[in-house]
Amino acid sequence: MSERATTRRGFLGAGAAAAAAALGGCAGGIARSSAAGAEPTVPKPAGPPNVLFVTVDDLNNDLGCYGHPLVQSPNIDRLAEQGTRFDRAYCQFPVCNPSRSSFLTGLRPDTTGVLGNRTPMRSKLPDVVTLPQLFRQNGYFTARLGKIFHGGANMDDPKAWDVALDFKPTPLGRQGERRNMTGDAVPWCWWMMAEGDDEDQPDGQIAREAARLLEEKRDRPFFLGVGFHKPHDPFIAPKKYFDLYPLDRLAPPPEPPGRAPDLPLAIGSGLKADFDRFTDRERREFMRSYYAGASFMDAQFGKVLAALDRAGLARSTIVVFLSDHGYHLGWRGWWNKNTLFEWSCRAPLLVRVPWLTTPGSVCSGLVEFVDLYPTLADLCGLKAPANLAGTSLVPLLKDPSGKGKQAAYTQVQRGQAAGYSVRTDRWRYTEWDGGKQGAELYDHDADPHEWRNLAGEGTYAPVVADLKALLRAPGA
Ligand SMILES: [Ca+2]
Repeated sequence: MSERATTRRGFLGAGAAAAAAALGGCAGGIARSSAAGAEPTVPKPAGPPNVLFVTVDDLNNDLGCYGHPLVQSPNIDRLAEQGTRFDRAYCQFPVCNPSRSSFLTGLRPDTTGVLGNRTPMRSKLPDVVTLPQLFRQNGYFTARLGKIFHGGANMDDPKAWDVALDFKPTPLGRQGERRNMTGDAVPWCWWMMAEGDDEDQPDGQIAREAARLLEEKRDRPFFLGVGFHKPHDPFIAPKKYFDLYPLDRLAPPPEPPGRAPDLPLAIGSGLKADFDRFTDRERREFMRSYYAGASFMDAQFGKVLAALDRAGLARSTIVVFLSDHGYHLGWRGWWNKNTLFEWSCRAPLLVRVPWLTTPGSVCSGLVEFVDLYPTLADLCGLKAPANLAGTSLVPLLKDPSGKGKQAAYTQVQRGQAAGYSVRTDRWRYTEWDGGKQGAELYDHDADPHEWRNLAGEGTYAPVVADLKALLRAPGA
């Protein structure tokens, strides 16, 4: 554990931690762009750079490097200190399969046609060249450890990988104190303080295998996809990570009286009724087990970074770290994703390009996950398909104070009805079923937690008119 994390934990009293957790840590506190450290001094590698592409499942921005005072993420924080942290990065669809299918093809969800977890990407896009497939076609060794494309039968992209491995917990790792926080009403909603150690869990095995692959001597460049599963439910981690978060230090998010009620499709799931029955203790348990999973995953990520250093590959390897989408973790009484609120659409994104990024730099411009494909193609000199939806982030990696995108787009599906949301520097505007089932407008300058829906207020009609037009014109 790093000195910083230890200090932070030791420093926080129960009151300070509770207040900080109640503030949410990061959703509203967006730092301005900065270039904190020295200019990069590492020379660009003579040959093709390697790519370490780390995708985490359901991790929101409650991390040390994003300003959360309680969550212990020393390894992710270290990557932020060495590279560029994107403060306003948005997924295109806050559900696993649609989000991953989008950023791994560089296409928006309406183009991929993958709008749910049960649609195999290749059933919609048999001929598309996916991001890892592009690297494979260009002579890279490509490997997937864990979840990069959505998990399960027929969801992977066999064309993308030389090696693809999935992992299972050991018998010991399946044991431990456990509890379903909904009295079994919601089958996935349980935590377990697992017996055994990191490598009794799939994410620990992923880190071990990643280290082994990195240490193998290779005669060609690699694209290594490391897909950690935690903090996704069920909330399982070795017990020691639960011990980092005493229940009395955790405070569920506030619910201000008089805040805008949710529109009928905004949450769009019967689970809300089950969550509404949580006791205060269950809310704290949920937070503890989610954060335990985040810290467990962070420790595994640290092992991969250490292996990269040990193998002498850090200077020639691009590291991308992202989560497939955000997570409410109790905000608006919602303990899940799949909404068009900031908590669900925004997600962590960190990039380290040793010869390009300024250590410790922060980019507060808007970026989208569809930008990752053209960025990595650009950085590695590969010819990307012509029809990609995003734009390369290389200019922002060179100058993080540069202007981000005019808008970031996210969508969800509610049966046959769709919800679309556009985020600009100041506003979030959302329409349900083309506006027939309501619209939402939030002013992030004044209301970072999106409590007050301004869409129906006459004063804002001109703002709505502009955003309506923008919503219908997602460009590159
Ligand atoms: Ca996910």
